[in-house]
Amino acid sequence: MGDYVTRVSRNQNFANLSAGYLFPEVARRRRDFQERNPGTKVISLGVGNTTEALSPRVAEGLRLGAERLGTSEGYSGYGDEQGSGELRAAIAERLYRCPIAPSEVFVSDGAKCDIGRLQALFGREARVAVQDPAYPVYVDGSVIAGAAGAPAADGSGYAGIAYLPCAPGNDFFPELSQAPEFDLLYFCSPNNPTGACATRAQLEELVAFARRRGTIIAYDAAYAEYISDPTLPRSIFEIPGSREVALEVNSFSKPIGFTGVRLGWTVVPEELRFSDGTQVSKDWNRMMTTLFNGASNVAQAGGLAALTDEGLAEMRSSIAYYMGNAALIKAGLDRLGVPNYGGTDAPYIWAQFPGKSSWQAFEGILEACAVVTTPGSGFGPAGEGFLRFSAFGHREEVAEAVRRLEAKLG
Ligand code: PL4
Repeated sequence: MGDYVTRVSRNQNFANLSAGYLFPEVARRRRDFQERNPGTKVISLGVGNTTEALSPRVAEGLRLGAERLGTSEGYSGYGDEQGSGELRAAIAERLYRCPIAPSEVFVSDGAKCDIGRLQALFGREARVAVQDPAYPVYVDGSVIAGAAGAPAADGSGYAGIAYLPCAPGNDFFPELSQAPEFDLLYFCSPNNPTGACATRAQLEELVAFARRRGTIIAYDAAYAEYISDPTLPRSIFEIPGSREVALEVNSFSKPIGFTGVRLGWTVVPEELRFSDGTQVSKDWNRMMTTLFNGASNVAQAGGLAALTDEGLAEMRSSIAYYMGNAALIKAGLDRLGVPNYGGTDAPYIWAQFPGKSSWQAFEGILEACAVVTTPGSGFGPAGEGFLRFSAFGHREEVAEAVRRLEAKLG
């Protein structure tokens, strides 16, 4: 690299990011281990990435969608930025147990992309709160958007973010009465990384709190379809009063294996308004029509196929497969006496390793068992001392990983 530099200043928000993004760092350490141990088969229970083939109905939907594009009658170019009307109606009718109008559904290229756009929507002045620990995009994206300020010198997070600790002691639900002032709360249930799923009573408390304070809840329901307990809410909109204080991000990634295909959606209720009375959906629509050109029409054909009766039945069986993995991991950790949480209504198990930092526990398991996990501290200060185990993987590999853990850590 030469010495030449441009006159353009670096965006200070990027300089404010305290570390590399979590998942590439985990991947880097895995590569380093593999280079040092070339003959060893590494098993990943790290990143939450689907591994099983698409279901027949969804694969057929994608194939037919692609084939249609090869005919002059079936070809389509840019579509409606909000997504096809048919898909929006199917999402509203088939995935929600509460009334959602198709016009409130905005189809996208995935939940992560929508979270990034949300941060641009609310702007740098919005004071942000997160559950701690949390999916890192909420914090890192807020830093990039300029809404988080600089990292604290002691590594405990960012001055501009309110961290609401969620731990076994509070049933992974924040002490809202002690929360500082903020405008926007990212709340994820079923939760990544803790695997906790908020109860109806907890969500009622959350909505009542938001209404009292006048804050907006950005509810991430990316794992809603993994809820097995029928009494647990799958959407924040099952809670009365939520439509004035919440929007909800969701995704086809985890229920139907679209992590690579890319398809998601955000529900913005008509009743949700900014302080000047403007509907949030008006600006979200402007955002989507200006900075997004619509989800892939082929992906939308696959998503629509997933919402047929057969597609939904196949989705249930693919989720059952991953939750079978979760049960194996949980049982192994139980036999080892490792305190662990989640894994019943979410595809993540949150395990505690007292006396060790998360990265020490991560390295210890990688070196001893050749099993990749995700260090809890990467999800926030309250994640220190925990590891996240992902249930996404081939069954025989998950079983082998559990055998190795029991053999080496037992
Ligand atoms: C690794 C709570 C995984 N490179 O696929 P999307 O964009 O529709 O959904 C992303 C997403 C949104 N909300 C929550 C999530 O947990 C996820 C995916 N998280 C994980 O292991 O935590 C994949 C992470 C991926 C990433 O950075 O998202």
